[in-house]
Amino acid sequence: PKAASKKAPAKRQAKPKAAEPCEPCDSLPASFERHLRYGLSRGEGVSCELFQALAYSVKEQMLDNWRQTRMDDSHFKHKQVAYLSLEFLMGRALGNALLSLDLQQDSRDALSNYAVSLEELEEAEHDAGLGNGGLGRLAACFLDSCASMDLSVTGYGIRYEYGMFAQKIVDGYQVERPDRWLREGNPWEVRVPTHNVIVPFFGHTESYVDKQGRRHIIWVETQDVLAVAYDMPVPGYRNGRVNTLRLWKAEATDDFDLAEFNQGDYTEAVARKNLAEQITMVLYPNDASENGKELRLRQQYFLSSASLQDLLKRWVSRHGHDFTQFAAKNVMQLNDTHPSIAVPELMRLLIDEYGLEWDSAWAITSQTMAYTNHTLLPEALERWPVRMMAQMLPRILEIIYEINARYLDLVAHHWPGDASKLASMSIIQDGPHPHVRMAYLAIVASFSVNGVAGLHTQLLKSGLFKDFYELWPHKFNNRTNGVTPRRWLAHCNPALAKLLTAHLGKEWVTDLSQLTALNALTQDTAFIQKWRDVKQANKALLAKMIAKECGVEFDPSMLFDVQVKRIHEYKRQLLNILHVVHLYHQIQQGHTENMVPRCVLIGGKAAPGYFMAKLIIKLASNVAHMVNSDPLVTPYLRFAFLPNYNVSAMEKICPGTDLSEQISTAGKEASGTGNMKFMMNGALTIGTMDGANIEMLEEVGSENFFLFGLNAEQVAEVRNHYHPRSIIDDSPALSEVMKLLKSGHFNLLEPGIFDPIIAAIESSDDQWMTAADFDSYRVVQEAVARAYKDPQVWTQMSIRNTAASGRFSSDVTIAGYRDEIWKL
Ligand code: B1N
Repeated sequence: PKAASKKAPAKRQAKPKAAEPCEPCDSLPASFERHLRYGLSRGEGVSCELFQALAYSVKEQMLDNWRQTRMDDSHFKHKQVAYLSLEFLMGRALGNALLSLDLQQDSRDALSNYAVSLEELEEAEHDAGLGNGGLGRLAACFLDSCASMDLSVTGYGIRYEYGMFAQKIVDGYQVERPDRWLREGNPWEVRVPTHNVIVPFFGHTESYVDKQGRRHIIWVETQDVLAVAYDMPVPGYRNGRVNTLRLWKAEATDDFDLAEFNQGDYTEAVARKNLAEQITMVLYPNDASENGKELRLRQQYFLSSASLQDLLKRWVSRHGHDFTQFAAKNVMQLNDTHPSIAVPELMRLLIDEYGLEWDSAWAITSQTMAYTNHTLLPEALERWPVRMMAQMLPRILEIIYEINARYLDLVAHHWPGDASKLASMSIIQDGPHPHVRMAYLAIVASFSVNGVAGLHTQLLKSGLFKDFYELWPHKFNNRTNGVTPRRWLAHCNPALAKLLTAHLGKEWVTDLSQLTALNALTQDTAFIQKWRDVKQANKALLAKMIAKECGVEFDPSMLFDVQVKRIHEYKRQLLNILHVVHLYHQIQQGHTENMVPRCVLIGGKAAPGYFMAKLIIKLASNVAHMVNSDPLVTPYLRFAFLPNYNVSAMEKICPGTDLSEQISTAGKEASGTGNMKFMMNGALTIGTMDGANIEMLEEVGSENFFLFGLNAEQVAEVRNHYHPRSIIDDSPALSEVMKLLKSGHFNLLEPGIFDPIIAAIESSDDQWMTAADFDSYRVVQEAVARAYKDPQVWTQMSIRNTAASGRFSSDVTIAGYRDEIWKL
């Protein structure tokens, strides 16, 4: 890097000064017309173009505030946060931006001359699906809360060309289709080539001694990749702040293949630049499981290095090489271990590029890094082969070894003479194929380690990270997840939002605790009726979508029972399907006396290589087919599998849901966030004592929550002597269900395809202990049905759930991060 000067570089002088705004920009309708006529290729007025024109003009309305926010923050007057994440599941931006900027009416005015509604235009926007599920969506909710709470937080991520795959269902099976979300262009992004940085890979290290006798390491003969910044605006809710989500795209540098150029292979060399550009080509579609592919490590380093270089460049342009205040002014929040390679990378940059000594570099690193853990599942814990790192990131591996050596001194001191501790706690997992344990690296370097719900943090401290908790109890803290009430109530449920505002005023949008005032209205019959009307209207809208996407008629007078989330054995969609089979069987046997008609919806994507998850989708599809094609059954039961579940789908699903299924094996779901979206929108929950369910129950009271199943402690205990076959034998209902499954009733033309599922349920190794909770689940589902029979009682419970959801606003979560971790 060039020597830093404290003076602003000359090119900055062209920028308008913050204090004197330039010409005010056009009104939204005028700007819209301009974009439509002169800004787009044809101006033919098709809805895709109209959307683009509106999006460009909305972005234009943000530009002054965006610039102002950036300039304010560039002084580092206040401490700043970089939120590093491989995933940002943003979904659509238009509706959210209009809400935040209060531009809904202006947009309707702009569209008044066109035969298209604002709602239709919103539908024309492609989801930004740059994430798998909860972890990525949490990052997106956090960005909204940070901007709305006027915090200087920058999201750093990857601009994947292909986001989360689109899911098709063909003959009941999941088929993945590529998600080229950028095909029509992305009106929100701004390419910022002035912020390019170069990320090195491969090569080797050399050391030399300078004139002062200091030893230096240089990383040479690297293959460099250019990181190009694309910025997306993150508008705060009506507060003038516009934060930035900076997404990096990999491009080839101009001298990417010098050797080949020199041999005269110009065209070949240019064609080969693909290799660099592959890095940001596609999001890995694994949720809560590691994948171990080399390209994934390249993505992780690419993001970490580009983001830290960007941050340090900004720092140096203000403070030169004076890093004394750096830790007081910066925090890096690591969204799981995915960006934890940022730890050695920050050390490398500070030492190799900015000339700091190890100890000062370590002081800075260990005071600025904070790590959030999102899962206890062993299959999701990232470990990278030492061999792979030695090749791809030789300098980084050296630094990891050095960090480890110094840290193991501390371990040896704490547990004198205990060699097994050294082995079990080492960042390097030894053996014939040694690995780097990324979680350990993150813990060692971070001043804060947090879990995402009370139980989860407890289990981290008593289980997975027990030794680390003993060594550094002060590092560990809990930050229960939350979801943004702007998108997940104000935007997605306008009818309920209107009712809330009419009765409580509009402050709830930024202070969700105000919803507790609803408790005073639970005896007000007129209010109850209005609440019910809103839910019925939302159910009708949801039914319309399900008819369109699944070809199944959902009747809004029936109970809407919904489970949408990634398909994973621990989430136990299987338990839900077994219950559907049970109801189906009951109906066919004529036991319909007390039955409450219900429509069951399951949706979610399976990781493409996850055999069991894909088979569960096939089972759901086949059971749905049998249920829906029997006219004796459909008056009581309907069942659909919704293809391509994503953020936009959830915006329609959660307002129209009566019953939310949160039925993971206790101890496995770190938190869950879908559970909170449903609760906010007045759904009741049937759930286990897992993740944030526990805190939801605590807030709303057990009378308003359908709890079932073993708790985490019982799960751990029962596992030692788990015999599902005897559980099945002792349960007439489960026996009937298993008999029906085994009979091939749901797969007459495909004999045997569900055998792996049957075997899994009956195996004493079943990690998820589906059979153990079946009867408890079934009995509580009967209680659900009884409660639903009395609309008055059900609606009161629904109101109490929304009333108690205030604690699950991501504003509350972010206030915790701000005060307890970031200390802003
Ligand atoms: O993170 C969410 C939690 O609410 C969920 O309970 C949790 O399952 C989810 C590797 C993950 N944990 N781990 C992942 C995602 C992608 C990947 O490649 C792991 N996702 C979660 C938010 O805290």
